[in-house]
Amino acid sequence: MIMNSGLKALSVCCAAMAAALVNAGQPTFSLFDVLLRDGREVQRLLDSDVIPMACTPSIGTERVAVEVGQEWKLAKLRLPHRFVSLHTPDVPENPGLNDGVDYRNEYLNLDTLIAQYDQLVVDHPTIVSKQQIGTSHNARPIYAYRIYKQDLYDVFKPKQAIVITGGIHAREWISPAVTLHVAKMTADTLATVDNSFTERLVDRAALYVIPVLNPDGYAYTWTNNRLWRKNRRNNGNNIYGVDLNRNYGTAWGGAGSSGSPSSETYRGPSAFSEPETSSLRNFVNTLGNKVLFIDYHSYGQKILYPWSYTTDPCPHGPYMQTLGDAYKSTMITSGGLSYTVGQGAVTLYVASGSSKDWFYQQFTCASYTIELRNLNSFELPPAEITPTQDENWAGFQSMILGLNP
Ligand code: 0X9
Ligand code: ZN
Repeated sequence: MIMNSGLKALSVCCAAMAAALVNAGQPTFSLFDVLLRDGREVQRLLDSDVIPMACTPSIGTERVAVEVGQEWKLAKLRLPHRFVSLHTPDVPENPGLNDGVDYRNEYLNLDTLIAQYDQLVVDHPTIVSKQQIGTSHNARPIYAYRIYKQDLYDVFKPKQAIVITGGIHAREWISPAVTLHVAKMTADTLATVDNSFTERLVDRAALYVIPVLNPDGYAYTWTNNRLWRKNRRNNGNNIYGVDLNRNYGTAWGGAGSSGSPSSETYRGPSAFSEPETSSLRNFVNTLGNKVLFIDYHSYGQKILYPWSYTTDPCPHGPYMQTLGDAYKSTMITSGGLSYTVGQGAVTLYVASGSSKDWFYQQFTCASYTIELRNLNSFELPPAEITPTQDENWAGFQSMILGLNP
């Protein structure tokens, strides 16, 4: 086992002080390479509060992060490890609420992001409306925005519901950024353009967007810890957070989730124990005929459909594969990158209690987790925001057009 020398500890401390001046409130992380020799060691890492930098830790050497000064958390796991470097995440200054906000090229903090949606309501009062669907652990409102254009025949033909969620995992900043672009483009297009996409929406569907399902976690990544994933439930003993994407009611408690409160994939004390997930459940239960659900995440460039909790196929796998392929091929023809389409448990890993499994099981409708770009990091550089938004807006429209009538 390789431990830090005293000299290294001193430089760690100086670097941390310098970082604090630039990035007030944000910790510097020590990065280590850890050797995982078997499945039990992988599990030991996954049940701990040491942060794997990869989406899919597996047997072999894995890069992990621990806050400077908390290296004991890694030592406690008794896994062979080697110090690699210090890492100070780049967290920008909070932009002002509206003036000069450039959501195509910079990440937005919670208030600024919500202000962009509120502006959408002001810009398109007959198309966009806002509703609070719940309140987080730390008393932050959780909002949904409905985007739809009224049609003379609505009375006879109730709208289908399309639901998209962003920001369930706090550090995956590209998720709310893409969700905002899809919402804005849908509203602007509905207001000004007459094409097959708007016809399909006007005629049959309403889009419901939940910009940030985990507002406490998202805010926390801006002020305290850029690499935070979970919500901010107080689990006691100074341990915080439930992984909201392990807290849904389908196969809750199964493989690919953890019962350990310190784990990054802690499933919570019971299914829907969290105000964030139960708010979403209660809200979508009030909507009519659900036809599509997309939960945006990062990273890995993958379009995943159920099941996640088992590698067994689900009955509508072929339909969701076809729709996913439409999303993917339009991304490519629009000049974007190629994402892999497949069943979650097969293409990524087994995960129980996830949003897309619950949505599919409850409503038998097309349901996806989309893992956005990549560069093997949750800290996707701002230069990647515009191309990621563009390719997903293109993919999203083609998926809408491919939906069953
Ligand atoms: O683990 C998750 O919740 C998602 N990946 S992430 O890196 N964004 O945390 C994936 C969940 C989707 N499904 C499957 N793993 N099958
Ligand atoms: Zn995620």
